[in-house]
Amino acid sequence: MIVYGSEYSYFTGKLEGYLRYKEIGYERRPLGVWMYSWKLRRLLGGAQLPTVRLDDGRWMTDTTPMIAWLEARCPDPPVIPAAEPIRLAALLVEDFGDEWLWRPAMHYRWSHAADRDLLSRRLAAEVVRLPLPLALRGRWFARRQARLFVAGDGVDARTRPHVEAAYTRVLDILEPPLARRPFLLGERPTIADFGMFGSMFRHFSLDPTPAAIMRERAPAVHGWVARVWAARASRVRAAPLLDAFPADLEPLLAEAGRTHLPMLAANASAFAAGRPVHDFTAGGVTYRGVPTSRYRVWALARVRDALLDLAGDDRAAAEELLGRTDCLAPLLAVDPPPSGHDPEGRAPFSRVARMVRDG
Ligand SMILES: N[C@@H](CCC(=O)N[C@@H](CS)C(=O)NCC(=O)O)C(=O)O
Repeated sequence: MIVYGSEYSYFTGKLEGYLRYKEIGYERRPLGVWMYSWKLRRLLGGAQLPTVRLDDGRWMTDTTPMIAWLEARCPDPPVIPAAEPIRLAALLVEDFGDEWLWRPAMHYRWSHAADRDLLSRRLAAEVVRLPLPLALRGRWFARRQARLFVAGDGVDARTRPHVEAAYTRVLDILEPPLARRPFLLGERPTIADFGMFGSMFRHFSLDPTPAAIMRERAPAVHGWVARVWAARASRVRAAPLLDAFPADLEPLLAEAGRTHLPMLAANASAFAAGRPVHDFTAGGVTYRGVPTSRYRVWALARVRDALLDLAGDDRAAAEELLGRTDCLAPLLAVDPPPSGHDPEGRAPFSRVARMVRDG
């Protein structure tokens, strides 16, 4: 397969970590301007990184359904735990990593001068291959990213301390479990690791400002980033996973219950009401003018259905874990309206519904 993406992209990194672990061969190619602005929009109705072309010519989009689809074909060893409620909790951690840590990752890269200058040049050189001076392409790229993903995503002087603390709180939560064991749920990586890996690998451990914070504050998280990247299924196939969701990771679920799930609930209400932008409050801080996302309605329904499809003891155990970690009420707060994304259940072979603002 060909993975069209970028060496500096959050979701390209998430997918590459998974593919390398599963020892699934791929070639990464830069998703350049022509493909982004024209070819993928014509083929898939939109463009995002990564987009994958399989050898048979089919195109895949969105890392979450891509990994689920690949798991069905390459199940050994599985990255989605079989037992409940650890499976449900792992899917929730994946979504938290995908959607909630995106904002601090964008803020650190595009609001801090050292990070912005370095990454704008690197990204411009990789994906904006136009016959213009690199400095000019870099400046254009940095301005676009800050407009769409920082100012355009509710980050301002008032919310900035909360956005930065979203990163440092997660470092503080992950440090003790990752000092104790190699991966979040045991001796080999799962979807919980790959979900947290996108932000941690291609942003927080790479961009100068958050990387310095990680090295000082959370050396075990720093070590885990390299461990996920180096993990190979053939070497850890028989390694055990924990049989229950560990108590030392419950604070991560509680963090999702305070922040990520209220964000998804507010997004779903705004989508139902047809509001293109909305405000939401997380951890006592109100973010204003956040774009309403069809993809996030779909993502909320996916995690919610993973709970509602359970019955008997599994359902009771899942409700107990989510209740204890303050996730149950925000997960069930809003009955998500039909998102209209992928109504035929074709994902990852669906059309693109971008998680974030288009520009
Ligand atoms: N839900 C998607 C999200 C993909 C995504 O948003 N990727 C970012 C880059 S890491 C993107 O495409 N940004 C497009 C842009 O900057 O316009 C996934 O899981 O792959």
